[in-house]
Amino acid sequence: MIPTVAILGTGAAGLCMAMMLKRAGFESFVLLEKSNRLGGTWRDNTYPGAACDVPSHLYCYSFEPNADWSRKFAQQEEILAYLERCADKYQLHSHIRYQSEVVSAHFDETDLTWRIELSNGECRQADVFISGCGQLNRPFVPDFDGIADFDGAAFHSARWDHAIDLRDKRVAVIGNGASAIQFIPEIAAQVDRLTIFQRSAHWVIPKPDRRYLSIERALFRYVPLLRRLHRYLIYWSLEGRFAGFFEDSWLNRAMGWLANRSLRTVVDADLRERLTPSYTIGCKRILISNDYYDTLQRPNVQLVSDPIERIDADALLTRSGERHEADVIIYATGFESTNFLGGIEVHGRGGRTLRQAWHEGAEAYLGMLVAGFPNFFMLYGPNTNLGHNSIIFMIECQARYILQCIAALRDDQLGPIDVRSEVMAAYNAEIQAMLGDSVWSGSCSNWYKRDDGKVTTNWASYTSAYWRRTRRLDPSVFTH
Ligand code: N01
Repeated sequence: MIPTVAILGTGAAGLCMAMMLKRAGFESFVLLEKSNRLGGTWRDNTYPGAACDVPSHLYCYSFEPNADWSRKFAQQEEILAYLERCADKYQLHSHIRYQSEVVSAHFDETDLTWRIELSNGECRQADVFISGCGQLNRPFVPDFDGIADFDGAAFHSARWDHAIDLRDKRVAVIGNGASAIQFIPEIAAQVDRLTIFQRSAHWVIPKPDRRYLSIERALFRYVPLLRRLHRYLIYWSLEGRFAGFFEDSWLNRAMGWLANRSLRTVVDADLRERLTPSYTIGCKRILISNDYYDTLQRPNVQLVSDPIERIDADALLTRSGERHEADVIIYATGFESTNFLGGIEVHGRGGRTLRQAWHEGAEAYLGMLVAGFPNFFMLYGPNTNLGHNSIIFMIECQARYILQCIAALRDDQLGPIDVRSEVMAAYNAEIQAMLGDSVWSGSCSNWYKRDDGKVTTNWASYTSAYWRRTRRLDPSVFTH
């Protein structure tokens, strides 16, 4: 029997899965997309300066290289255009169901299929259900006291309101993570006053960005071996950085030295001190920028490190009693990263939900399979995020693994694919032990871990180790 497949989302992960299915000759799949356009995070994040902090030649599918990347770190429009080209080339449009928001999914133990309910009341059935919604698609806005009293415009960085003209406005930005440091330098010159509310400092290193010369692009196009070599060198130089995510490693000290050198460009001693993180580099995502510190030294920019107490009609009030008036608030406060699948209720065997299975934090076998949820897979699921390399590489490993599962179902080599609970438990105990030694488990707050300190988002090792583990199916890990 040819299994039918439903993929949730048309971001980089869902599209990768769909392209791999096509390449393997499967046609019986749909992509359920809540919006009216594909692209996932690269469709949603349209803030000024949005760009990738992973080099372009590695932030693309290995089987769909792009010789034409305009710069070392591509910007949002270029990445979105690349994803759209991929969808065109693989004729995915006829498989995509737009305006199809998944609200719940139930595994039917009688006919061994998934029933997937959409917000428009429709119900779809599929043998295999694959989530491609990833970790960073649900914007998080803290529940500040008085937040609803604010009279001005307010929006999240991942839902940028382009109708709001920021020129000559007093703009407050809350947060200073990867998104904020990309758009702050872009808007600082237009606004009247920019007030940045920093809860904790982040380490920032230089961004080795530049445009590719036309000769380089021509060489990448006409000498594919050169392009492959370029990608290979990027991959291994990033891969080597994993060793830097352990305290006291020489690489961690080297990264700290590099970040401190950037920090020394801040002239004002008080500002420099407030920008100096109090934790080991790597614990929060390392930020890359060549203009963030310069921007903070502009006369119309102020960094506030006093915690926000509350918000009123036209100002943000900090704990020391200061009032910072604002016409616009931009929440650059990140995502609900550890709340995998967000509000989607997934019911497995016996009606048990993922929420129940994950009461002590999300976990999965290889980040893809959860015991008791047969033929359900996740792309960019628990413990598959990276601090050092390209997530596209991980997604490809996962799509390849899932494709093998689907082929095994088609060939009747396996029944409904369900990982054994003891295998999943042993796997998670192993990776949690490995993560315990990493900087992410350190004293900083980061989006990699839950409030109880359990790191549920990040992979615990080199990506090459993940590739080895996912390269081939091991049928002994499944129930029979
Ligand atoms: O979000 P973040 P982001 N009161 O969670 C602050 C990816 N990404 O959207 O540091 C006050 O990093 C919070 O403060 P603190 C990338 O993986 C990729 O910037 O927790 N402040 C922090 O400063 C990245 O890591 C690209 O103390 C509060 C900020 O809000 C991930 O997305 C580009 C607060 C949140 O920072 C998320 O980045 C952009 C509160 N109650 C993003 N709550 C690429 O290039 C939170 N904050 C691929």
